[in-house]
Amino acid sequence: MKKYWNESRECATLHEMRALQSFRLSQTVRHVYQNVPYYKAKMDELGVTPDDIKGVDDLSKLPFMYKQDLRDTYPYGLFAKPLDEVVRIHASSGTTGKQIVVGYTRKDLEIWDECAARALTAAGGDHTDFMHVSYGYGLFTGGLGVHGGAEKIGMTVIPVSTGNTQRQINIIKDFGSTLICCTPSYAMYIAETMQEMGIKKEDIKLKAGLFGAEPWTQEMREKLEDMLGLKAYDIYGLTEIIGPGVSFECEEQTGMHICEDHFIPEIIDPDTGEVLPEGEQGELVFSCITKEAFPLLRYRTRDIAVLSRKQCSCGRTLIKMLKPRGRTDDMLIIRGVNVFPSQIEAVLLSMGNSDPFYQIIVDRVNNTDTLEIKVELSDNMFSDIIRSVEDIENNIKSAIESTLGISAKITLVEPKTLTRFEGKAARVTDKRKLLD
Ligand code: DLL
Repeated sequence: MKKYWNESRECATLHEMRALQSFRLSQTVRHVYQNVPYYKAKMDELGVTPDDIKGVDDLSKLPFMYKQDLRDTYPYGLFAKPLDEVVRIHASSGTTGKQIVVGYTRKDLEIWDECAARALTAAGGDHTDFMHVSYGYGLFTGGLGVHGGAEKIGMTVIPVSTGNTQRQINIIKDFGSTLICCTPSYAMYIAETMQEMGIKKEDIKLKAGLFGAEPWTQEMREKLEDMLGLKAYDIYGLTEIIGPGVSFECEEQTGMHICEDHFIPEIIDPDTGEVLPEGEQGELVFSCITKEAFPLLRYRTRDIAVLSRKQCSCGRTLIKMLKPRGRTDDMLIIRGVNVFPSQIEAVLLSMGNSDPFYQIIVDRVNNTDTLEIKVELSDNMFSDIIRSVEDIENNIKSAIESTLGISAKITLVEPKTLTRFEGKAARVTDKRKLLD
């Protein structure tokens, strides 16, 4: 079994990597400057020319790109190649605003397949695997992204897409799927449905799952590994950069290696734009240095992360990003306290007997923010006749208060009453936004 998909890149020395990045960056800046009038205008405004960008150290001279830039140039205004060279379009609607559109040349798709193949190899996959893809296929990058990587490796791909969970489970069992790719929320739903169908983890052959497209916690990882009998790996990406495979976990599971020979990461202070040193938390910014059709430079992802060059036991030298806690725009400010929904999930799951089915409702009543967390009773809790509902609610309430420093109303609801998600979970309702 191959340990690395592309050893010379994944295990390059820092010196080699920086030389490669510098060369590719200066070429890409020239390509974008010459072919994207919108970007040229942005650079001209700052008085920066392609000659000023000789290497990685000059990166911070370039202007930032924001989601708004993609919206302002909708649909093709940022494409750096003629449309007849574009062989694929993907798009993301996001939760708010106009959708954004990205394009890939044939070479861009090869780069994507390469990155996804690295991720699948790092999760222990090879050409003998049966890979069950339950990410959505379509304009969303999840399905086709991991699909391309799996085919490149020569796996047997089962392109199920989302939906019809019982049928998915029968396929996993009957076709002998060994790897699965889907959102962690959908993996949880599959695990729960499997139990309902009376199928045990010993009845299936899954050995690893590549779960991503949304933040998830270490506690959720343990739950999924236990319920599905597999090793759960994180995989990260975003439509604007390439889709799944921008970064991926290895067996050490302490962060995701970024394919930095294709995407240079930076961490910045989201308020000032200042580049922060390695190890500090801030907003993740990516520059694409090999793509042809849609090479965004210094793109502000709004994801909050930390970069680390600490030596990894897997042997890869690719820089790591620690699990993103969420996006700046997902962060809830409740009575002045910053809370990521993933922190609430961590508290709920750390209590041991709850499943990760919950809903967060934020509102403003009499000018004060309120937080309500609906928690679905697990079968464990339901059968715990010794403790009253009130006891359980109080326990959760004090755990949330002591960990996050805010009070919350906890409402327990009956098993299997909260919505299940086949793609990205939508667990937060912020009613204040509707009021604004
Ligand atoms: O979610 C691409 C993807 C598909 C990644 C399948 C992994 C697996 P978008 O729909 O554009 O693309 O959403 C991108 O999702 O900026 C993060 O906020 C979030 N995200 C993606 N992966 C992770 C992850 C795809 N592993 C946005 N952990 C990103 C936390 C993630 N957040």
